[in-house]
Amino acid sequence: MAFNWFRRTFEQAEPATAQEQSPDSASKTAPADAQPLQPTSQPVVNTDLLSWAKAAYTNIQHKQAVPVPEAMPEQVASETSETTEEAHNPPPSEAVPFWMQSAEQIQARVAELSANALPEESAVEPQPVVGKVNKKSLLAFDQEFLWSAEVLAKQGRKPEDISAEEITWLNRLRVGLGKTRLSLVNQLKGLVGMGPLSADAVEDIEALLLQADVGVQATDRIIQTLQDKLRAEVLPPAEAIAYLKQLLRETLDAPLANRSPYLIPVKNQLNIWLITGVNGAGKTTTIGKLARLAVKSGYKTLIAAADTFRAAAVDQVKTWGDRSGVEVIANPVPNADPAAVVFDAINSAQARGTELLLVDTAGRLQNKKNLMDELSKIRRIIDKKADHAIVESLLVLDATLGQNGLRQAEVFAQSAGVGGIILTKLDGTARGGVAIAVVQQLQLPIRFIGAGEGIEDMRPFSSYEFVEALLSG
Ligand SMILES: Nc1nc2c(ncn2[C@@H]2O[C@H](COP(=O)(O)OP(=O)(O)OP(=O)(O)O)[C@@H](O)[C@H]2O)c(=O)[nH]1
Ligand SMILES: [Mg+2]
Repeated sequence: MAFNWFRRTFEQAEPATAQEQSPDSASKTAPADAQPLQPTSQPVVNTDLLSWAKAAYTNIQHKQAVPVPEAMPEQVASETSETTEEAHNPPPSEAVPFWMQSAEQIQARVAELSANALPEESAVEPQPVVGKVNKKSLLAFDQEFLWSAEVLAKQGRKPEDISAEEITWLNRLRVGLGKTRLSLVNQLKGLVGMGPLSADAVEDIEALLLQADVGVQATDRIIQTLQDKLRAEVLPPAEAIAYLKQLLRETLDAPLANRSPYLIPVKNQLNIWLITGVNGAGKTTTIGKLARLAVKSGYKTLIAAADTFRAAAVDQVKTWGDRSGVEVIANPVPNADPAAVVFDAINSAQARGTELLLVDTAGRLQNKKNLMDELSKIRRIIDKKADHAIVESLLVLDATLGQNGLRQAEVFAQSAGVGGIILTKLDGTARGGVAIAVVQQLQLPIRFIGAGEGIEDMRPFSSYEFVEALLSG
């Protein structure tokens, strides 16, 4: 069973659902009503998150072919059934989330778990049941695991449907956004939660959000809405922060309207993703990471090397093709016509039954007009030559550029019919609030985020997970 990273679920190799084969999905752009992937069920409140985390951990161990200590399944099974009971008869007050507990409480809890439920030695040492066990990929049942588990559980995910990489990725994202988070959360907690915001508090929150790169427009809107809420209702700090999180999620999801929260290539059809953006934004790296995700998720994938301007660009994308195990269609002639490369790649894709064709493009030409003309030409060739393909134009943005990157993006967004954003370099000096500014200003959804230079360092964007990683204390 492969984990489909675009859907965030485990599935058989060739799922091809009825919906995927519906006439809608043959349209030129990604279907607006694609199967919803982000969990739509009600967030798990009052659920015993600890039991959930233990069940998820056990499942991950099974999937990694690591035998679980004999006592464990029963223990988890009995505790899971308690959870079910609790779900029917919820306790009167909501359990305090992990991150709101004191450090001692958390440590005591983790120590208790380590001692009673999941002896770490047995997770590392036992003989594998099937195949070879990669010890490096084994997760520890620690505070980081619990945090990721809570984020997944609260989205209504089931413990049996969680992959180890989801846990690892969430932690990587949280670490990537760490700097922004730490300066935001503690100060915000001190400012909200005392009734309507004073003029000073408004100014302070405004400064915090602007420093986090949220941008002027989004900051004004958020503060206004927050103030309205706090005037109408006195909220304690934790609830005021929860409301702020909700506002941020709503801003991030606004451009989705009724569209699927995730961008998923449709199986058994040709999907073409045109990757554009200024030079150095991370397009080629993104192609490599997406190719990797696509192969892991069971899609027949191909790359078109349509950046023919820079001499080394073709070799660079070929290296990423090798790393991800995806063939690259390129023209060895220097300065070959990129539109002709795309034409050849579509031919190959059609002949081979490729499901996802990723097109790398140049970030710089002799001048900006030439570049925009070239991108428009590539787009026209795709629309003409692959008129049954599902085409998506994605703009790669370097998060470390903050507001400057946004101005450049506006020019790109007008060419090549950009339908979504890929935000890269969230691991570096980037201030995470830029994601909110990007969405607010461009009115385009973020589809993927990159947080690192490695091949595994990119995942589909989830507003819930992003906001949790940005604002959990
Ligand atoms: N830290 C970090 N670095 C990244 C990330 N994505 C890309 N990079 C780095 O950014 C630099 C530029 O990446 P490329 O993929 O070559 O960018 P490009 O947009 O293809 O650039 P051109 O082909 O020149 O237009 C490289 O050094 C990458 O390793 C990321 O998520 N995090
Ligand atoms: Mg490149």
